[in-house]
Amino acid sequence: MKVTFINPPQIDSKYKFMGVIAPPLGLAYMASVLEENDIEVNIIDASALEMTWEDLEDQLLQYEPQVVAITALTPTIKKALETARLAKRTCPEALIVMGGYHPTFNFQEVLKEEYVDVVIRGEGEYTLWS
Ligand code: B12
Repeated sequence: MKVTFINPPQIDSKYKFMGVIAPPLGLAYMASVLEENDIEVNIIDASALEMTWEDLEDQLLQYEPQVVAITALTPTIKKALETARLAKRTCPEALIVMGGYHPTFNFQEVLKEEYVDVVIRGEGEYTLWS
């Protein structure tokens, strides 16, 4: 089983403006729990890497994950949903999972999107693994 975690591209966000490129610790925590249980993972921090949609698509085509796990805050939800749509188109067999602050509180709205299969609310480490 291969899982790809994605911090969506945020080309126009304050993330860059603030001058801070902080690794997405939540994604790293979840990846470490899966790795400890022999699940292959990679993390794409598309924001820090200033990736375009084409770059992201290339990475997904190359890695061929069975699960794509996308994080979202309220200010990043639009890009996160675009990421989910791209992931579903690029890897149609993959399960598209969303989590983080925005999907946790607005799960009903997020689940209306046909390209989002699952929302995990709250801390994702053990829910994702089980
Ligand atoms: C530290 C922090 C930052 C750091 C991030 C450091 C880092 N390395 O990740 C910095 C300073 C960079 C930052 C920036 C911003 N932040 Co901030 N930040 C916080 C803070 C204080 C803690 C977040 C944290 O580290 N939590 C611990 C980690 C381990 O948890 P996590 O990343 O959330 O992930 C866990 C769960 O959410 C879940 N999860 C997350 N993603 C996913 C994905 C899947 C698929 C699954 C299954 C689960 C899952 O599982 C993870 C593991 O348990 C919170 C407030 C708070 N006290 O919670 C605000 C907070 C998250 N930030 C917020 C905001 C708005 C921002 C900015 C947009 C600010 C801005 N205007 O630029 C930027 C966005 C940056 C970006 N693109 O991600 C808001 C979000 C509100 C909302 N409704 O979405 C919060 C809640 C503050 C607030 N009260 O307003 N932030």
